[in-house]
Amino acid sequence: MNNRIERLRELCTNKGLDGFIVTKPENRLYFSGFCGSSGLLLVTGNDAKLLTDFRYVTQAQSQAPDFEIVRHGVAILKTLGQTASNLEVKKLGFEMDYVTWADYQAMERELSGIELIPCRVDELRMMKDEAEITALKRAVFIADQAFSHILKYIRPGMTEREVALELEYTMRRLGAEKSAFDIIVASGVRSSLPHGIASEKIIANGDFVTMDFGAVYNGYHSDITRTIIMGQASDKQRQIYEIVLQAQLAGVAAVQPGRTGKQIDEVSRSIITNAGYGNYFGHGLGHGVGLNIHEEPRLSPGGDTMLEAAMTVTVEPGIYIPEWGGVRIEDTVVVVSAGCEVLTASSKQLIQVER
Ligand SMILES: [Mn+2]
Repeated sequence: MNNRIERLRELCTNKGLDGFIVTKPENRLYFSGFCGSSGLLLVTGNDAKLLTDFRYVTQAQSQAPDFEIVRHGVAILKTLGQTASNLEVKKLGFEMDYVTWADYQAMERELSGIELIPCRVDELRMMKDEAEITALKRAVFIADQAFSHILKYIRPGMTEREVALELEYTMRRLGAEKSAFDIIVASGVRSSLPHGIASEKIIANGDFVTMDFGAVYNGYHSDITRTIIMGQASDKQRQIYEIVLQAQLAGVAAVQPGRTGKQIDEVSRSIITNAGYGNYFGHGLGHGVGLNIHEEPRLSPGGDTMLEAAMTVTVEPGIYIPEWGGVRIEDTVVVVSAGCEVLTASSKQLIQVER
């Protein structure tokens, strides 16, 4: 039986539960190995069952050898109710961040006599094992390669969407399953939008171009942001870039086990605040990354999770000045005993692309 199931059982024991209903796709994949789009896990002290439908039975049998595969009919929750009542459980945890109100009502109906306890299991995914870090490194490598390629490809006159398409195409050619999220290419004034999804805007000389993208490899997401200059940087562009770079380097240097996300955020944020741009850095410093693009722990003013070795997080400060432009620089790092290992290899020096 795999170690992940044992850790889920331990969580159940600690919370006084007889078992857990896992419904979030990333958690289903994490505990079972099954990557299909539909199904749920019912894990109790002695049993591990994966309920899925006709389309996925064969796939589930091969991907989730530690689970007994139960094929459900029209209503998965009805089958869940029957399965749970055969196991004689009294108290089951469910994923409070994922189950909808409608599903909860259906669960109450189908699992009558069983107490349903709202819980979270995502925290069990914070520390990555060797296989996960290997997959993550591959996802980071693919994104780095795509960035090198785009530096040769991008030129004034292209739209942001053309650049995003080329990034995505390159990552998939290099073995990515898909893009980690809708690619951000935000140029000129649009670079002041922290989440400026690529638009039809034409990239012009003198523009900052912020590119935020990542690859998915074996389910693991990478996340990189680089801001480049199309042509020659102005003095103000250099100055803003340098502040963000110093904040990013300090943030990376601050990542180490035993510190909270809030403490690391503060190290980086104080550099931007002291330079007079604190009001222009309105998001957290970074986030955990793995099977989800955004997961625990958070590096932000509210991040109270203490970092531990083998957690993987991003470090991504930015300055966004409305009507002018903005800069963000982001790496993906792994926490190690002595601090952190930066996985992202792309240069962080200001790159001026002159064509
Ligand atoms: Mn990010």
